[in-house]
Amino acid sequence: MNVNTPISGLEHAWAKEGRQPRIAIIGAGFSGMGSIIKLREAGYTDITCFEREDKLGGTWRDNTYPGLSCDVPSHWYSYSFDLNPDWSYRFSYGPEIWAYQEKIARKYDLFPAIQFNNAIRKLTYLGPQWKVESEKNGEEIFDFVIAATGVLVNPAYPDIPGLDSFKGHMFHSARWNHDVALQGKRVGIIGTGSTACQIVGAIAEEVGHLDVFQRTPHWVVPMPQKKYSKAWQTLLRIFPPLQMFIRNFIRRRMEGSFGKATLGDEAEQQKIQEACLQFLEQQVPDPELRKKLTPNYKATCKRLILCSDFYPALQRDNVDLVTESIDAIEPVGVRTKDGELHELDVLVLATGFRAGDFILPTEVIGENGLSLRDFWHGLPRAHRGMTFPGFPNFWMLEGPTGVIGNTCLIDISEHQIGYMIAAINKIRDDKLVAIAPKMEAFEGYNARIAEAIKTSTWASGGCSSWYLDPSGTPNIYPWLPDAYRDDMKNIDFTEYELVS
Ligand code: N01
Repeated sequence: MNVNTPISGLEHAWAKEGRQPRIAIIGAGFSGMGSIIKLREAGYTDITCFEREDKLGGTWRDNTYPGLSCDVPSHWYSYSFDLNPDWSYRFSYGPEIWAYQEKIARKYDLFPAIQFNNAIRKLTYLGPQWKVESEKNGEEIFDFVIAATGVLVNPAYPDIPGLDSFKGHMFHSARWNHDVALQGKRVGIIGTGSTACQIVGAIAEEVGHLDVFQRTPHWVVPMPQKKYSKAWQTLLRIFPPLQMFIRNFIRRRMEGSFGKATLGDEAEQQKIQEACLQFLEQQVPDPELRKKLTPNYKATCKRLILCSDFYPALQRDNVDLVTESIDAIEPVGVRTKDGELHELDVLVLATGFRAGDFILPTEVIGENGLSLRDFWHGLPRAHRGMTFPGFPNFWMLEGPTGVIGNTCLIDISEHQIGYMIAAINKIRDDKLVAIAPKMEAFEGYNARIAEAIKTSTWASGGCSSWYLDPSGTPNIYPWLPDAYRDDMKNIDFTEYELVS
């Protein structure tokens, strides 16, 4: 349908017209790809996936830094409907995850549905359809919009005076410049989060000198990495139920330990903190360096880091941990508050992501001309992590409070996709026109979340992290992942406005 087709009131309701709904998906990462597969399985075939880059893969396409790996074990970090017996390592490296995504895309014939290099500019609800404006196609009309735009997508650049004055090579960890050779160079890295720890371990040996600029120490446990044998892979291939058993075992272990530790289980939290302290003691004999690396907040307050080669790298002769705060960036390096100039050829910004953006800065205009930005007013919230009152027929995967800590987000997004399809099926079966959460359901849900999150270590652990919104509240689900899975399995339509 062309946008020039006049749209008025409740005309063009696909379920009443008895046609396929036109579905727009934004983003071809794990969530977007999973949406295409599951929607097709449910019988929905008119799907266009808009991808702003020239490849699929989301975060696994964007992040190509040295040492990139996933801290969720491979047999858990994959689609439940397409397990992979061939994972080479217990914790997959980035390129193997990206190759898995490519393989899935070919197997499920996803490429015809994906438009690459076609960013969405603006979404406007016309009722009951959406006007979707994309870079290449201009304006088009869709019945549903699914934002599968991810969370850790938009790089956060540090607000440090003089950042742009640096004359050497400077790039964000999620925009790694592979044209810059690091051998023998003076390299600086700002940040000591999950990303930085992996990079430091991977590059310390080859660089001439490495300065690691730490603002806050993070809690670290070892990553029990392991290469799988051919015999093991063959066994998994011959006996697929074993893969599901392993997957469930890992899930229970992770959620039972890290999950509970973040949600008020003091004994679990203490166990993890003790393990971190023990690891630090074993790895770093120098008490002064150990002190600099010991956090003064609770373990699991920030995202716990799994990394075995960070501490050894810091103790190399060519590596310095700089804990003096940064004063400014200058053309030749980083000046710290003590007046010292750390001269550098390359500066890596491992400074994280603007996790609170979600789909922004893309403009989303709902009913009565209200924008999602104004609806959020700086504090993004959603109903059940996915929908918004006043924004009918619109879904966001891994939206505000739909990010579940300490588990596999692919699994969470699969559950969200199931929930969304149940709603679309309801529209089809009851010949409805539109669906959106009721304001009182949205407010009640978020009030319960706001209360429950207070006792989590994310809120009460004494740290700052990317989980926090500008009000200092963690924008994250406050109960165990199984509770969310139950929410997603049983959609309660009384929470929704169903327009017929
Ligand atoms: O980002 P982060 P990340 N001056 O926000 C520092 C996932 N992930 O990219 O702690 C100086 O955690 C900041 O300092 P502080 C995972 O979910 C997973 O590392 O705020 N420093 C911090 O040290 C993870 O949680 C994997 O004081 C500044 C760092 O930059 C998420 O991605 C691997 C600064 C940012 O840490 C994000 O991780 C990688 C400034 N102005 C990522 N601004 C695995 O699966 C920021 N910092 C293993």
